[in-house]
Amino acid sequence: MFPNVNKIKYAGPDSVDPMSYRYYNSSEVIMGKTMQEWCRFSICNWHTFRGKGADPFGFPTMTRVFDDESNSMENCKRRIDAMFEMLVKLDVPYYTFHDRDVSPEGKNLEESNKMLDEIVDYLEMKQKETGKKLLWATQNLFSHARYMNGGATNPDANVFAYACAQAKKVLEINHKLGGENVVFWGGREGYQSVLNTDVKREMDHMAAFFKMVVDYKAKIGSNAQLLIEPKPREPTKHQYDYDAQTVIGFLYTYGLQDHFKLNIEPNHTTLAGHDYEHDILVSSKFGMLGSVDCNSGDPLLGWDTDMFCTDIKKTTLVMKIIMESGGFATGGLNFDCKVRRESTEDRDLFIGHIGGIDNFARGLRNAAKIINDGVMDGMVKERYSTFDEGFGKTVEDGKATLESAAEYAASVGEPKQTSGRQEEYEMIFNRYV
Ligand SMILES: [Mn+2]
Repeated sequence: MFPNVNKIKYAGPDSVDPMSYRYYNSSEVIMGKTMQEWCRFSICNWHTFRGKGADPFGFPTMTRVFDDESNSMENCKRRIDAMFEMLVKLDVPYYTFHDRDVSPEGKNLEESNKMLDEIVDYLEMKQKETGKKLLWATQNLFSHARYMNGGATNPDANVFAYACAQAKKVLEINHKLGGENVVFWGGREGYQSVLNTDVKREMDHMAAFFKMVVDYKAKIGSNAQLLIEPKPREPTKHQYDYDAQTVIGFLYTYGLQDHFKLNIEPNHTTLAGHDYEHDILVSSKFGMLGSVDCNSGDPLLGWDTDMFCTDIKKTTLVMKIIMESGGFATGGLNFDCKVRRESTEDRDLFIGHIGGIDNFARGLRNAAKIINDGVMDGMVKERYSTFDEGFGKTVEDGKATLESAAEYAASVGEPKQTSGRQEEYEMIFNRYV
């Protein structure tokens, strides 16, 4: 499909060839793991092989050699051929897909499942042929008209059942393909108007859906990690999976915390009004970071633009958090990214991914230096040092009371002012990027 693209190779930081890696040297060991093991890159089927540049204001702008625009099985398989060719040429180990982007929607559930089975057999054959693996599969419960009021939170039990049927099938095919995770992004799990919505019942139904997922996963003997992907709004006004803290709270409320982790998409995190790395940090610190959809948004557009991340500071911060947590277990860095609708050449698809891979690889190298030097971590440790001994330690040990705190406060008097030194941290951080 891409006769003019050769295998992309590591050429070092002096390379000026855009079709080469300057920082990503997959087998190079950094802090005990290869760069491939730290990053576990993945390419998605939907944006890269189904995305044609359509946006809310305009029609597709792209034509692809691997896509004849039809809904035929041959066309699905040709797009899969293109995906595996790209995985091999970019030296990327994983891929991801939705049930309905990899295979067409039939005239009923039975026909859709039958076509999906044929495609899954084809994917299995391509995996064996190339050694590439499935990072995760997911179910599309938001594109079809039946899901206009949601999937697992739809007020109609018949639609809820249809959503369950799709989730059941995805658990099965993911298991068959050896997928390491299953993702749940609640595309339309939210509401537009409080006037027509019973919010508590909808969230109860969503929890019931997830409990069924947990039970069926155990029943079929799947070890895949279940992941929820937060997003605050768009397409619905109020999405229930607002951000990492909201989802973690939801999981604890319904007793699901041991069965799910999070798939964090930084573009969603910024839509929630947080910094790029915030949800990765929060989920990581609570042991809930499963995987990352490593895209970014445009602050001036303010919607889910799914761009490749070009900000080295951001990739450095993200890789530092991932490395400090010991790296991914089952997750990876999935390029849930699309080239701009004005970038219409096949070559742009490669350039987008090469740039994304290299920026995270450079972030990894920067983060390793920050961690090894230990300067900033030492400053942070010092900042909290009053909790290491005396009264502070009794707080962390759970032994302090309001009485002991009041007695201690009276004995030491007005606390001495301590600078947060943010500008110094920023100055030191910039030494590494
Ligand atoms: Mn995503």
